Formats: sequence, C-alpha cells, structure tokens
Amino acid sequence: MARGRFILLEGCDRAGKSTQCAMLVAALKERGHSVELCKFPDRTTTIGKMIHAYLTNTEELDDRAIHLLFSANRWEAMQTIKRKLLAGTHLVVDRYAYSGVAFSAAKGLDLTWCKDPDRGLIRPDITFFLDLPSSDAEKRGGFGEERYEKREFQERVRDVFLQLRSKEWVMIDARKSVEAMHYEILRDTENKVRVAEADAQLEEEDDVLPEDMFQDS
Ligand code: DGP
Repeated sequence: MARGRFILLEGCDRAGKSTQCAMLVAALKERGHSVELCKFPDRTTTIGKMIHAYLTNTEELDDRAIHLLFSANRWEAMQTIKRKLLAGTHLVVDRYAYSGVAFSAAKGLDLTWCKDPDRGLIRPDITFFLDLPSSDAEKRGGFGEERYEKREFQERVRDVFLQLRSKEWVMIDARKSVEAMHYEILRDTENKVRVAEADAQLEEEDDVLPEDMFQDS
C-alpha cells in the first residue's frame, strides 16, 4: 500500500485556498481515495486559541513569540499527520510552514531565524502556490477583517513567498476561475498519487516520509 500524500496549498490571503482545498478533498473522495483536510493554524487547540486571539486583535504578542506559537501549532499536529500518511490517507493541507516564514519575515524578522523552528517538520509531497496580486486580493470579500489583511503587508508576504519558491512548487494563477484552478490542482495531484501507487505496486519502499522541511536552505 502506498502511503498517503501530503498535498499543500499555500498563498496570500483571499487567494481561494480554502475553496480549492474543499474541492480537492471532495474530488479525491469521489474517486475512492482516503483523504482528509488539515488546516493551519488549527484554532481548536490551546495554542490555536492563543493564535486566534492574536489574529482577531484580542491579544497583543511579540512578533517572535507569535511566530513560535504558529510553529508549535504545526508541531503539535505532526504525530497525527505522520500516522495518517502512513495509514494511506492523503492529507490536503491549507497553509503550512511557508506561511509561517512569509508572514513573519514580512514583518522584518530574519528569514533564517523564521525557518529554524519549522526545520524537521514533514515536508509536503507537492505544494501548490495560489498566486494572487494584492490589488486583486483587496477586491475580494472580507479583506480587512483580520490583523494581516492590509494591502502593503500582503505585498511583502507575497515577495517572501516568491523567495521561498522551490522546484517542487506548482504555481497556480489565482485570478483564474475556481473551476480552472481546480482542474489544474486535481490533475497534478492525481498524477502524483498515480506515480505513488505504481511505485507501491512495484513493491518499492513507500513507508518513508519526506522529512525535514527547509533542509536545503
Ligand atoms: P487563515 O485561517 O488561513 O485565514 O490564516 C489566518 C491568518 O494567519 C492569515 O492572515 C495568514 C496568517 N498565518 C497563517 N499561518 C501563519 C504562520 O505560521 N505565521 C504567521 N505569522 N501568520 C500566519
């Protein structure tokens, strides 16, 4: 049996990640795959509740302290993620460590310092970056409700994201229609899953997780 694939969707606010994650999960389920959605920050945990208070401006926190809380929120999910992937469940993940670095480095924190707490997290098998210029993001509904939803800040976040881009990233133009984006994301995900299943049939070892986020940077 092939292990599950870690499928990450990243991008700036309002790029349509949550819609695309939900559509991808539904499409994979319809095709008979075992698949779950996983979202960061996970606001249901104790750490996640502190993050929520910060994002909704109920609490003030030092930039470095909140950075470490976001990272801790990912670390606390790691054992569950590992278990599910090894049990053959695909995980569609809405934001991850790239957001962690992009949002903190956009505040002026050192890029390497921002990466350090997330080093060693499981690395995604495929990362879709939903790219949306901030002028378009601003026009979409709800922009401005939470702490980071300001145009100049989102522009800096996008710049850092683009610096973090690596060869495993698949760039998706988020100005396209919801259906067009879904088609691209599903097609590339299915290709990835098909290759994994074929490898497993050849009995090549497929129980090793791709560890070490930011291992080569
Ligand atoms: P979301 O629930 O996806 O809308 O994310 C909430 C906000 O938090 C959004 O503005 C992006 C930001 N965010 C997500 N992950 C991180 C992170 O790890 N670090 C920081 N500083 N911000 C993050």
